[in-house]
Amino acid sequence: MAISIRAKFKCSSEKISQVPKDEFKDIAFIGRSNVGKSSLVNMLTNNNNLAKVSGTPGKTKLINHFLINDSWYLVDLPGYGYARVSKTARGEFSKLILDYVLKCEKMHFLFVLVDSRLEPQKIDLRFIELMGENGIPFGIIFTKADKLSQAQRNRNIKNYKEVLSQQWEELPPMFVSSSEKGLGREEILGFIEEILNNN
Ligand SMILES: Nc1nc2c(ncn2[C@@H]2O[C@H](COP(=O)(O)OP(=O)(O)OP(=O)(O)O)[C@@H](O)[C@H]2O)c(=O)[nH]1
Ligand SMILES: [Mg+2]
Repeated sequence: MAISIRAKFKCSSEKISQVPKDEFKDIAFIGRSNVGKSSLVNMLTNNNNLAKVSGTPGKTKLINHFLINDSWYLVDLPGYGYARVSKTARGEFSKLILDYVLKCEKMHFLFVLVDSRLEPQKIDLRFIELMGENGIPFGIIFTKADKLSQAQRNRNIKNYKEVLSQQWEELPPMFVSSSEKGLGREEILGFIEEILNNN
């Protein structure tokens, strides 16, 4: 049965001082520009008009909070890896993204989205490494699964696990999604419910 969700747009923030100051926890979505973050937010909430989606990378520029069931926030973040995004001395991740994922106390769990069609990308591996080093709780979602066969998908995920295993003893939770087909919705929402209930 489909998990029901009530979602409403709360606010867009251009710096972390503007994020909501209530007690609700944030579950956030990050990844390279165009990987499908906003599409996934819409798929999870069954509302294709909630977050703005575009074929052109760099669509989402602010931190967008959507209040779910009056009890937690689903957060759509700007992507990284897109040339026109302003950069910090640290390199490829914008100050807005780093401030939010590393410093914002509301941020409770982060899903890092990676394109299921691609070999592990350096920038994603660097981002994942940064999360690990800073003790940020995160999981990985392999997106756009409808664009490849199940066999190819499984091969790519196995390869991803092998690459991560070279660096990490323990692998993060992993999910597969297709926003086109609604794949992964129950698993991801079920997992979110668990982490919200457990801590
Ligand atoms: N086939 C397919 N296309 C997808 C899927 N998810 C996203 N897309 C397409 O990928 C493109 C980018 O999607 P967005 O959701 O805007 O990506 P984003 O990660 O939010 O991008 P930025 O906001 O620019 O960082 C759009 O053309 C979507 O229609 C999917 O699961 N399957
Ligand atoms: Mg977006």
